[in-house]
Amino acid sequence: MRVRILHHGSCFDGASSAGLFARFFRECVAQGPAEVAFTPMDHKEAGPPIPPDFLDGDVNACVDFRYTSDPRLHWWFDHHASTFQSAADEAHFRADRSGQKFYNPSAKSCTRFLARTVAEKFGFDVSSLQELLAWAEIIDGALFESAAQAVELREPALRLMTWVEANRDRALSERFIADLVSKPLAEIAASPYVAEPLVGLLNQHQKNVEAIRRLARLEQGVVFTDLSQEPITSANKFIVYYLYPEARYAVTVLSPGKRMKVSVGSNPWPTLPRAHDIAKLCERYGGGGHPAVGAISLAKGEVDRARQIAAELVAILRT
Ligand SMILES: [Mn+2]
Repeated sequence: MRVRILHHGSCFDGASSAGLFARFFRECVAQGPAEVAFTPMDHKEAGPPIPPDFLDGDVNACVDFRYTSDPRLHWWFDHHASTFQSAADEAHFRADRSGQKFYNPSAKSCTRFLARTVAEKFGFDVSSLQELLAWAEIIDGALFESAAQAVELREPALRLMTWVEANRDRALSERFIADLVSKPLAEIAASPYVAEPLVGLLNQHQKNVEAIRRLARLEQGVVFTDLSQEPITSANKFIVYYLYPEARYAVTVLSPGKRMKVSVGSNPWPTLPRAHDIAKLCERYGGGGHPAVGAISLAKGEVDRARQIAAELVAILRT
């Protein structure tokens, strides 16, 4: 029997959920040997979230990623608020009576939601997976104990998070998924296939910290950082609060690859609580997000427009 598992790609929670589902399926569902194959998925702006030819197994599962009403989807677990692309898809899920599709938008991680669900409903033994479940919850729920923990990346789990977010090698991704549900996290972080590329990744991360230290400006509780002229395509979003613990909000202009981005966030460890809905602020400029964090995407050349929007947001957030 061939089992296809689609999972959120380049994501610690997505990889953990995929590994967990594979183990659950082998231990609690499969009658004979199961050949498992994985497909990492990316959020796209248009088109079907799951191309129909991706559902090519005898059994198809999708974890930590969007719903599809395609009848060849047999198992599904997700927690994303934006999981349904249409009201029809949501109605299709609500009417499902398979007992194999599960959704909880208040779950912090898909990993722990999946683990608890299959433990309760199918008797899957999760006792050996407690370390993984706890870290998936911290990482996907941004429940870090401090900005220092989120930026210094000392714990093995946070190094694995950094590695998986950068990895684009499918074979290594599958090895990582299998390791997550069979080895202690420290042992995986010490494996050469993770440890060697991590040296370069942590170096770049340190350069990002230095660039942000040089360019970030804090005024009236808002940190503004213009990274549009820096060779930085992505940066850990907690660096600004690590450098400026007293900040309440952060507005950053970034030039990731083929576009410009204005990202807006609020300090998860605030001295003064958040008083703005950031998703609503971003929507005014064609962006979106969550109440605590959001972003606006612009075309590559729109540096001036990005700076103008950032300046307006900084002015609003200071009040
Ligand atoms: Mn997730």
